[in-house]
Amino acid sequence: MNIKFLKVSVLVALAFGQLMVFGQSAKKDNMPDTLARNPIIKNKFTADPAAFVYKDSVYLYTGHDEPPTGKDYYYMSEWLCYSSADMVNWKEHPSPLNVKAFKWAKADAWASQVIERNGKFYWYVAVEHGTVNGKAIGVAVADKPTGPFRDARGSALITNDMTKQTGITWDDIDPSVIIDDDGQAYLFWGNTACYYAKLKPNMTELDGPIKAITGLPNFTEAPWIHKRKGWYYLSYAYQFPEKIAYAMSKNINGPWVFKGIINEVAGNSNTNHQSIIDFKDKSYFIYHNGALPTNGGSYRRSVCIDYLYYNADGTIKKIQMSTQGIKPAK
Ligand code: FUB
Repeated sequence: MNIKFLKVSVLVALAFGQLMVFGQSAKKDNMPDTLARNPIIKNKFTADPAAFVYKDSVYLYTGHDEPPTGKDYYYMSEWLCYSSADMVNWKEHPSPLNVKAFKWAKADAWASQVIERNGKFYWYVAVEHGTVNGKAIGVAVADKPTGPFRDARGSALITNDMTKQTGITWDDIDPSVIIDDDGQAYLFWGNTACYYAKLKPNMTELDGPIKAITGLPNFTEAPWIHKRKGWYYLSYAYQFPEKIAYAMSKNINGPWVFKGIINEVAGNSNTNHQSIIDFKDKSYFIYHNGALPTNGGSYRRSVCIDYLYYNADGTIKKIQMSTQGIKPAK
């Protein structure tokens, strides 16, 4: 056989083989971008999502993980804000709140939640207090969901010395807020112990005693309170590394009945931190994982969204975490 012909034949065969391999891998792995929507924000590390629906849009508030290279802890000093009309295409707004807005606080823009009342937007946040040892909860207010937000009180709403259920200094974190159908607002929060209290109509003062909730096995943190079809749902981070579990009640004051785990440990992150909303006839589970290439992890987290489905009796089906994420809401 002619050596030159042999060489050419081998090269052609190799090239053809490569083409076949690329062809197959294109079919199997190269899903269109639209089918790999999680994490939803890819240019920043985002954590502790809290979403709410206002008019025809969803507003999503997150913490911002910014640890220096080589450091593994929660380096967080500002919160971020995104909005979307379909929950797939997100617009980032300038950061509307920084821990510096709270003169009495010294660090740690941890988990938060925003709610609207009478055209004002109240943002409950966990931070490290400057003078009362431990974490604290503050509240900021704005005229628009995108801010700018300002400290609504000039002092913390909750400080570590107001809660005695645990001996730790970080039990006053992860606020979640709800306004019930009768207009009464409640704040839930906690780590290790789960607390709740009524809020006055001005949304910036407590309206009664702080109570500790029982019947939440392996409660770690991240309570999220929501109501649907006459049921109250209290979901929360369970154990550590965290899964998400939930309890249900017909009364916001309990008793709460534990219903089980709805989300497993979220890829590559110790924490999971859920937000649950309905939008345009579907229900959504918003959480974070540590899956963003190449250095995502427990302190470099990323917000994801998957569908949440209820059973006919109101219980919640287990969440199917996915990289595909959701389709645009219509
Ligand atoms: O982001 C700081 C803390 O990690 C939050 O407050 C917790 O819920 C956990 O996600």
